[in-house]
Amino acid sequence: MAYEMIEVRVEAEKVGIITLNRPKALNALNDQLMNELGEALKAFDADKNIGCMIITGSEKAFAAGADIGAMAKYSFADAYGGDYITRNWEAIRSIRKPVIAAVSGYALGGGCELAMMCDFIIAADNARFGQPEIKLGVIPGAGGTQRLPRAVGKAKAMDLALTGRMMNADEAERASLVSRVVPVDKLMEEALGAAIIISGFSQLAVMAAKESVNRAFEGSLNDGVMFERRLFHALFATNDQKEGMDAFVNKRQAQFSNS
Ligand code: CO8
Repeated sequence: MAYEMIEVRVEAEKVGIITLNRPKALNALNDQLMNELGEALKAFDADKNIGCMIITGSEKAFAAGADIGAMAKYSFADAYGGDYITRNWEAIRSIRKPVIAAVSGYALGGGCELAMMCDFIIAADNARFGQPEIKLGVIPGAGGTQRLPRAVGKAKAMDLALTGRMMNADEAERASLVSRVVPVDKLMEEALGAAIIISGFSQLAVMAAKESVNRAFEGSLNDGVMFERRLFHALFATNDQKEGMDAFVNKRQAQFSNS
Protein backbone atom coordinates (compact mmCIF):
# COMPACT_ATOMS: atom_id res chain seq x y z
CA MET A 1 0.00 0.00 0.00
CA ALA A 2 1.27 3.49 -0.85
CA TYR A 3 1.23 5.81 2.14
CA GLU A 4 0.91 9.60 2.03
CA MET A 5 0.98 10.59 5.67
CA ILE A 6 3.46 8.14 7.09
CA GLU A 7 6.81 6.74 5.97
CA VAL A 8 7.60 3.09 6.51
CA ARG A 9 10.96 1.34 6.49
CA VAL A 10 12.69 -1.72 7.89
CA GLU A 11 15.99 -1.48 9.81
CA ALA A 12 18.36 -4.32 10.66
CA GLU A 13 16.00 -6.58 8.68
CA LYS A 14 13.79 -7.03 11.73
CA VAL A 15 12.59 -3.68 13.02
CA GLY A 16 9.64 -1.94 11.37
CA ILE A 17 9.83 1.85 11.63
CA ILE A 18 6.83 4.10 11.01
CA THR A 19 7.45 7.84 10.79
CA LEU A 20 4.43 10.13 11.06
CA ASN A 21 4.81 12.58 8.22
CA ARG A 22 2.52 15.63 8.19
CA PRO A 23 5.20 18.16 9.05
CA LYS A 24 3.19 21.26 8.17
CA ALA A 25 0.51 20.32 10.71
CA LEU A 26 2.99 19.03 13.32
CA ASN A 27 1.76 15.51 12.54
CA ALA A 28 -1.82 16.29 13.57
CA LEU A 29 -3.68 12.99 13.51
CA ASN A 30 -6.50 12.82 10.98
CA ASP A 31 -8.50 9.87 9.69
CA GLN A 32 -6.20 9.13 6.78
CA LEU A 33 -3.07 9.18 8.90
CA MET A 34 -4.62 6.91 11.52
CA ASN A 35 -5.85 4.51 8.83
CA GLU A 36 -2.39 4.37 7.27
CA LEU A 37 -0.78 3.88 10.68
CA GLY A 38 -3.15 1.00 11.44
CA GLU A 39 -2.45 -0.63 8.06
CA ALA A 40 1.31 -0.34 8.48
CA LEU A 41 1.26 -1.73 12.02
CA LYS A 42 -0.87 -4.69 10.96
CA ALA A 43 1.42 -5.43 8.01
CA PHE A 44 4.51 -5.44 10.24
CA ASP A 45 2.69 -7.53 12.85
CA ALA A 46 1.94 -10.14 10.18
CA ASP A 47 5.50 -10.18 8.84
CA LYS A 48 7.47 -13.05 10.41
CA ASN A 49 10.77 -11.22 9.90
CA ILE A 50 9.71 -8.25 12.01
CA GLY A 51 10.22 -8.57 15.76
CA CYS A 52 9.45 -5.06 16.96
CA MET A 53 8.08 -1.76 15.68
CA ILE A 54 8.89 1.87 16.36
CA ILE A 55 6.53 4.80 15.85
CA THR A 56 8.21 8.18 15.62
CA GLY A 57 7.58 11.67 14.28
CA SER A 58 9.77 14.64 13.45
CA GLU A 59 12.26 16.40 15.69
CA LYS A 60 9.68 19.16 16.38
CA ALA A 61 6.61 16.97 16.88
CA PHE A 62 5.77 13.36 17.54
CA ALA A 63 2.17 14.51 17.04
CA ALA A 64 0.46 17.73 18.20
CA GLY A 65 -2.87 15.95 18.67
CA ALA A 66 -5.96 15.07 16.71
CA ASP A 67 -6.57 17.37 13.75
CA ILE A 68 -8.44 20.30 15.28
CA GLY A 69 -9.35 21.79 11.91
CA ALA A 70 -11.04 18.52 10.91
CA MET A 71 -12.89 18.25 14.24
CA ALA A 72 -13.86 21.86 14.73
CA LYS A 73 -17.28 21.71 13.06
CA TYR A 74 -18.41 18.32 14.28
CA SER A 75 -21.76 18.12 16.02
CA PHE A 76 -22.57 15.54 18.67
CA ALA A 77 -24.46 13.63 15.96
CA ASP A 78 -21.34 13.55 13.78
CA ALA A 79 -18.99 12.56 16.57
CA TYR A 80 -21.17 9.98 18.29
CA GLY A 81 -23.19 8.81 15.29
CA GLY A 82 -20.19 8.26 13.05
CA ASP A 83 -17.88 7.29 15.91
CA TYR A 84 -15.74 9.96 14.27
CA ILE A 85 -12.21 10.63 15.28
CA THR A 86 -12.06 7.66 17.60
CA ARG A 87 -13.03 4.78 15.36
CA ASN A 88 -9.71 4.03 13.70
CA TRP A 89 -7.56 4.45 16.81
CA GLU A 90 -8.11 0.96 18.11
CA ALA A 91 -5.90 -0.83 15.54
CA ILE A 92 -2.79 -0.29 17.62
CA ARG A 93 -4.32 -2.15 20.56
CA SER A 94 -4.65 -5.31 18.45
CA ILE A 95 -0.93 -5.41 17.57
CA ARG A 96 0.72 -8.37 19.28
CA LYS A 97 4.40 -7.55 18.76
CA PRO A 98 5.97 -4.73 20.77
CA VAL A 99 5.59 -1.15 19.59
CA ILE A 100 7.98 1.50 20.93
CA ALA A 101 7.13 5.21 20.74
CA ALA A 102 10.25 7.29 20.01
CA VAL A 103 9.08 10.78 20.97
CA SER A 104 10.80 14.01 20.05
CA GLY A 105 9.12 17.41 20.42
CA TYR A 106 5.40 17.75 21.03
CA ALA A 107 3.28 14.76 22.06
CA LEU A 108 0.02 16.53 22.86
CA GLY A 109 -3.59 15.44 23.11
CA GLY A 110 -4.08 12.52 20.74
CA GLY A 111 -0.30 12.52 20.22
CA CYS A 112 0.31 11.84 23.90
CA GLU A 113 -2.47 9.24 23.81
CA LEU A 114 -0.92 7.55 20.78
CA ALA A 115 2.45 7.41 22.55
CA MET A 116 0.76 5.91 25.62
CA MET A 117 -0.93 3.24 23.46
CA CYS A 118 2.55 2.03 22.54
CA ASP A 119 4.25 -0.47 24.83
CA PHE A 120 6.82 1.98 26.11
CA ILE A 121 8.06 5.46 25.35
CA ILE A 122 11.64 6.53 24.77
CA ALA A 123 11.82 10.33 24.84
CA ALA A 124 14.27 12.82 23.42
CA ASP A 125 15.32 15.53 25.85
CA ASN A 126 13.22 18.07 23.90
CA ALA A 127 9.99 16.05 24.28
CA ARG A 128 6.88 17.81 25.65
CA PHE A 129 3.87 15.79 26.80
CA GLY A 130 0.41 17.11 27.56
CA GLN A 131 -3.35 16.71 27.37
CA PRO A 132 -4.42 20.25 26.40
CA GLU A 133 -7.93 19.32 25.22
CA ILE A 134 -9.45 21.31 28.10
CA LYS A 135 -8.32 24.48 26.31
CA LEU A 136 -10.49 23.46 23.34
CA GLY A 137 -13.62 22.85 25.38
CA VAL A 138 -13.32 19.06 25.31
CA ILE A 139 -11.46 16.26 27.12
CA PRO A 140 -9.06 13.56 25.94
CA GLY A 141 -10.86 11.04 23.73
CA ALA A 142 -8.38 8.25 22.99
CA GLY A 143 -7.68 6.91 26.45
CA GLY A 144 -5.84 9.88 27.96
CA THR A 145 -7.95 10.12 31.10
CA GLN A 146 -7.44 6.39 31.66
CA ARG A 147 -3.85 5.67 30.63
CA LEU A 148 -2.28 8.85 32.00
CA PRO A 149 -3.38 8.25 35.63
CA ARG A 150 -2.28 4.63 35.36
CA ALA A 151 1.15 5.81 34.17
CA VAL A 152 1.79 8.88 36.31
CA GLY A 153 -0.76 8.68 39.13
CA LYS A 154 -3.86 10.73 39.80
CA ALA A 155 -2.26 13.98 40.99
CA LYS A 156 -0.13 14.61 37.95
CA ALA A 157 -2.78 13.30 35.55
CA MET A 158 -5.33 15.71 37.04
CA ASP A 159 -2.82 18.55 36.91
CA LEU A 160 -2.13 17.93 33.22
CA ALA A 161 -5.74 17.27 32.16
CA LEU A 162 -7.19 20.20 34.11
CA THR A 163 -4.56 22.87 33.44
CA GLY A 164 -3.57 21.71 29.96
CA ARG A 165 0.07 22.40 30.78
CA MET A 166 2.94 20.54 29.15
CA MET A 167 5.40 18.27 30.94
CA ASN A 168 9.03 18.16 29.76
CA ALA A 169 11.05 14.99 29.27
CA ASP A 170 12.70 15.06 32.69
CA GLU A 171 9.36 15.43 34.47
CA ALA A 172 7.89 12.68 32.27
CA GLU A 173 10.73 10.33 33.23
CA ARG A 174 10.39 11.16 36.94
CA ALA A 175 6.66 10.47 36.63
CA SER A 176 7.30 7.10 34.88
CA LEU A 177 5.52 8.11 31.69
CA VAL A 178 8.68 7.37 29.71
CA SER A 179 11.23 4.63 30.21
CA ARG A 180 14.33 6.55 29.06
CA VAL A 181 15.36 10.08 28.07
CA VAL A 182 18.20 10.57 25.61
CA PRO A 183 19.69 13.53 23.69
CA VAL A 184 17.54 14.30 20.69
CA ASP A 185 20.22 13.27 18.19
CA LYS A 186 20.47 9.85 19.85
CA LEU A 187 16.73 9.11 19.93
CA MET A 188 16.47 6.76 16.96
CA GLU A 189 19.75 5.03 17.80
CA GLU A 190 18.45 4.32 21.31
CA ALA A 191 15.02 3.16 20.14
CA LEU A 192 16.51 1.02 17.41
CA GLY A 193 18.96 -0.53 19.89
CA ALA A 194 16.07 -1.52 22.15
CA ALA A 195 14.04 -2.82 19.21
CA ILE A 196 16.95 -4.93 17.94
CA ILE A 197 17.42 -6.50 21.39
CA ILE A 198 13.69 -7.31 21.57
CA SER A 199 13.74 -8.70 18.03
CA GLY A 200 16.51 -11.09 19.02
CA PHE A 201 14.31 -12.88 21.55
CA SER A 202 11.65 -15.53 20.97
CA GLN A 203 8.69 -13.79 19.33
CA LEU A 204 6.37 -16.03 21.28
CA ALA A 205 7.94 -15.11 24.61
CA VAL A 206 7.98 -11.45 23.65
CA MET A 207 4.29 -11.51 22.72
CA ALA A 208 3.47 -13.36 25.93
CA ALA A 209 5.44 -10.84 28.01
CA LYS A 210 3.63 -7.95 26.33
CA GLU A 211 0.24 -9.56 26.77
CA SER A 212 0.93 -10.34 30.38
CA VAL A 213 2.20 -6.88 31.35
CA ASN A 214 -0.82 -5.37 29.62
CA ARG A 215 -3.12 -7.64 31.61
CA ALA A 216 -1.75 -6.11 34.81
CA PHE A 217 -2.03 -2.61 33.44
CA GLU A 218 -5.33 -2.64 31.60
CA GLY A 219 -7.83 -4.06 34.07
CA SER A 220 -11.17 -2.38 33.45
CA LEU A 221 -9.56 -0.06 30.93
CA ASN A 222 -12.22 -0.91 28.36
CA ASP A 223 -14.95 0.46 30.54
CA GLY A 224 -12.93 3.55 31.21
CA VAL A 225 -12.16 4.20 27.56
CA MET A 226 -15.78 3.67 26.51
CA PHE A 227 -16.96 6.00 29.25
CA GLU A 228 -14.45 8.60 28.18
CA ARG A 229 -15.47 8.27 24.52
CA ARG A 230 -19.11 8.93 25.29
CA LEU A 231 -18.16 12.09 27.16
CA PHE A 232 -15.73 13.17 24.44
CA HIS A 233 -18.43 12.82 21.78
CA ALA A 234 -21.00 14.52 24.00
CA LEU A 235 -18.83 17.62 24.28
CA PHE A 236 -19.40 18.24 20.56
CA ALA A 237 -22.88 19.30 21.64
CA THR A 238 -21.47 22.29 23.54
CA ASN A 239 -20.87 25.85 22.41
CA ASP A 240 -17.54 25.76 24.19
CA GLN A 241 -16.22 23.06 21.85
CA LYS A 242 -17.19 25.19 18.85
CA GLU A 243 -15.61 28.24 20.45
CA GLY A 244 -12.42 26.48 21.57
CA MET A 245 -11.70 24.88 18.21
CA ASP A 246 -12.78 27.89 16.16
CA ALA A 247 -10.48 30.06 18.25
CA PHE A 248 -7.57 27.73 17.58
CA VAL A 249 -8.26 27.54 13.84
CA ASN A 250 -8.56 31.34 13.64
CA LYS A 251 -5.58 31.95 15.90
CA ARG A 252 -7.44 33.92 18.60
CA GLN A 253 -8.08 33.59 22.34
CA ALA A 254 -11.08 31.42 23.21
CA GLN A 255 -13.97 33.02 25.13
CA PHE A 256 -15.83 30.19 26.85
CA SER A 257 -19.49 30.64 27.83
CA ASN A 258 -19.96 27.45 29.86
CA SER A 259 -22.70 26.35 27.56
N1 CO8 B 1 -4.54 20.08 14.65
C1 CO8 B 1 -4.47 20.75 13.48
N2 CO8 B 1 -3.44 21.55 13.17
C2 CO8 B 1 -2.47 21.70 14.08
C3 CO8 B 1 -2.49 21.06 15.32
C4 CO8 B 1 -3.60 20.20 15.60
N3 CO8 B 1 -3.70 19.48 16.74
N4 CO8 B 1 -1.40 21.42 16.03
C5 CO8 B 1 -0.71 22.26 15.24
N5 CO8 B 1 -1.35 22.43 14.08
C6 CO8 B 1 -0.94 23.26 12.94
C7 CO8 B 1 -1.13 24.73 13.22
O1 CO8 B 1 -2.47 25.11 12.97
C8 CO8 B 1 -0.15 25.35 12.26
O2 CO8 B 1 -0.71 25.34 10.98
P1 CO8 B 1 -0.56 26.63 10.01
O3 CO8 B 1 0.92 26.77 9.81
O4 CO8 B 1 -1.30 26.23 8.78
O5 CO8 B 1 -1.13 27.78 10.74
C9 CO8 B 1 1.00 24.35 12.26
O6 CO8 B 1 0.47 23.12 12.74
C10 CO8 B 1 2.14 24.77 13.17
O7 CO8 B 1 1.59 25.02 14.44
P2 CO8 B 1 1.90 26.37 15.26
O8 CO8 B 1 2.12 27.51 14.33
O9 CO8 B 1 0.82 26.51 16.29
O10 CO8 B 1 3.30 25.96 15.93
P3 CO8 B 1 3.90 26.50 17.30
O11 CO8 B 1 5.31 26.00 17.34
O12 CO8 B 1 3.67 27.96 17.46
O13 CO8 B 1 3.03 25.76 18.45
C11 CO8 B 1 1.93 23.88 19.46
C12 CO8 B 1 3.09 24.39 18.57
C13 CO8 B 1 2.13 24.40 20.90
C14 CO8 B 1 1.98 22.37 19.45
C15 CO8 B 1 0.59 24.42 18.90
O14 CO8 B 1 0.52 24.11 17.51
C16 CO8 B 1 -0.62 23.82 19.56
O15 CO8 B 1 -1.00 24.23 20.65
N6 CO8 B 1 -1.27 22.86 18.88
C17 CO8 B 1 -2.51 22.27 19.35
C18 CO8 B 1 -2.22 21.27 20.44
C19 CO8 B 1 -3.53 20.69 20.92
O16 CO8 B 1 -4.42 21.38 21.39
N7 CO8 B 1 -3.65 19.36 20.82
C20 CO8 B 1 -4.83 18.65 21.22
C21 CO8 B 1 -5.76 18.52 20.08
S1 CO8 B 1 -7.34 17.83 20.54
C22 CO8 B 1 -7.02 16.19 20.63
O17 CO8 B 1 -5.95 15.72 20.39
C23 CO8 B 1 -8.20 15.37 21.03
C24 CO8 B 1 -7.82 13.95 20.94
C25 CO8 B 1 -9.06 13.20 20.99
C26 CO8 B 1 -8.80 11.78 20.69
C27 CO8 B 1 -8.88 11.53 19.26
C28 CO8 B 1 -9.93 10.55 19.02
C29 CO8 B 1 -9.46 9.19 19.28
